[in-house]
Amino acid sequence: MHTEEDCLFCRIVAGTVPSTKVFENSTTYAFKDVHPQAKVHVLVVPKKHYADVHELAESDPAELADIISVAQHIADEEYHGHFRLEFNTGEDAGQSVFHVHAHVLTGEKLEE
Ligand code: D5M
Repeated sequence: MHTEEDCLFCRIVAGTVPSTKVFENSTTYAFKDVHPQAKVHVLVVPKKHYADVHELAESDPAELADIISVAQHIADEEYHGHFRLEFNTGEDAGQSVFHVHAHVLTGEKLEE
């Protein structure tokens, strides 16, 4: 079981590791990615710990829908509603932090 002490994104949600907040509601937190891959690159996470998007979808599909709504809201603010959403799932797909996070890429026309 992950705890606040051993999960980076739990610590970001708790405020014990600093982040640049973009949006927050009662269940979801969004902050700027430290290594942006687009003009606007935001990570959207559930405040509750789930390892990956599959675990989130099985346990709390409403929260997964909320993450997508937050992504849309950010893109509406930043780039007329157009955005790319990525959930890297598993080490071989590039997942390095095992607290589910949606990469929201927007702010410019993206390469295909
Ligand atoms: O994505 C993990 C992402 O998390 C990666 O794009 C860098 C980002 N990252 C790592 N540490 C931080 C902090 N402290 N603040 C903001 N962003 C961070 P993955 O899909 O797991 O490779």
